[in-house]
Amino acid sequence: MFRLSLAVLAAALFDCSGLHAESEAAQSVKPTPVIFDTDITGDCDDVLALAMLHALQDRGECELKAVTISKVNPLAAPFVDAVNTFYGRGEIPIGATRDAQHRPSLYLKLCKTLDGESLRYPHDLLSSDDAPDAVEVLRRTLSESEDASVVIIQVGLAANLADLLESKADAISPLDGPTLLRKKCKLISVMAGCFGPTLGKPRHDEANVVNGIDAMRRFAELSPEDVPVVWSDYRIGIAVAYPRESIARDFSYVQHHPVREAYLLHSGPNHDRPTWDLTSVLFAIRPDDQYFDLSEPGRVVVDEKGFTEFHADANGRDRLLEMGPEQAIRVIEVQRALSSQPPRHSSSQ
Ligand SMILES: [Ca+2]
Repeated sequence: MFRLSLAVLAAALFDCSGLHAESEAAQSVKPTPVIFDTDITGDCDDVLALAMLHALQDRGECELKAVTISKVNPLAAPFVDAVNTFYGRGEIPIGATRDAQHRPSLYLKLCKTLDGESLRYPHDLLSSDDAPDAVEVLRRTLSESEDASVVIIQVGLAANLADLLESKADAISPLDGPTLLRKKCKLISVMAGCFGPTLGKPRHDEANVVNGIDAMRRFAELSPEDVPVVWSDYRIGIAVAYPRESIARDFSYVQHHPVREAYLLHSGPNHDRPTWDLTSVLFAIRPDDQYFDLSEPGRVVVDEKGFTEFHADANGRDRLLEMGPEQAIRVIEVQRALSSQPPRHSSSQ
């Protein structure tokens, strides 16, 4: 396994001195600008991951610039708006795809819950149909950001990133999608794919791929060679399942908590849910903290049936997260602490 910091990774890709880049990274206190691209509908790890980002922003480590949604459900954008509002950030731009898997949800209805005559989780976006298109939000957010600054965290289907990569110059930016991404983005942290045996099978067709195979293939094929893409393998999230006792204990600082309620509606109180999406957040915001190692460079290939393979290539754009048992101990604890951290500025306090 390779212990490789993002600074060194970026230095290698952008052909500058690794030592220089690493020392710059160590001195930097600037919050990382983040776009969170999520299929927040089916599973509840997206909700925990969004909570983590708010906690990391409260700690000055990141700034959530936009959330884009990669599955179709009319309550997905209102729910994200309600969570953002809960954490005191109801103004964050939210975009939604119109062209991806339609997905029912066990927990999105929380955003409509009434306590008396008031919404339990206030928000002002009432339907995903009222949100701008995700590609428009991605293009605007990238074009308004400093060069080589943005980290994109993609933890659902690749619908939005694939469509961004096929976007042309428009009123928002004179740059096409790949050029805009190359200019503004420094890392894409992805939860998708399975790159080895699991569940007693030699390989596994992971949901973020198999529910949108064409999109994940387009993303893997069109993503620029000089923007690193780091993939969190299905097996990583399985190995650091969220401890159920956290749901029972850690969120009681407020009477009603959208993260706890979403988890319980999805998984119930007696299940340790895998933390697939949380791992991509943790690496994206704290790439140099040794929670994970990175594989050698290579190339991810997505086949027509939705299986993923990793081919080693010294000049490759892609790397896989790797994690040993001792690292897993730290990852479980830090993900729990961040997911359940009380908001600094909450609408509900
Ligand atoms: Ca997800």
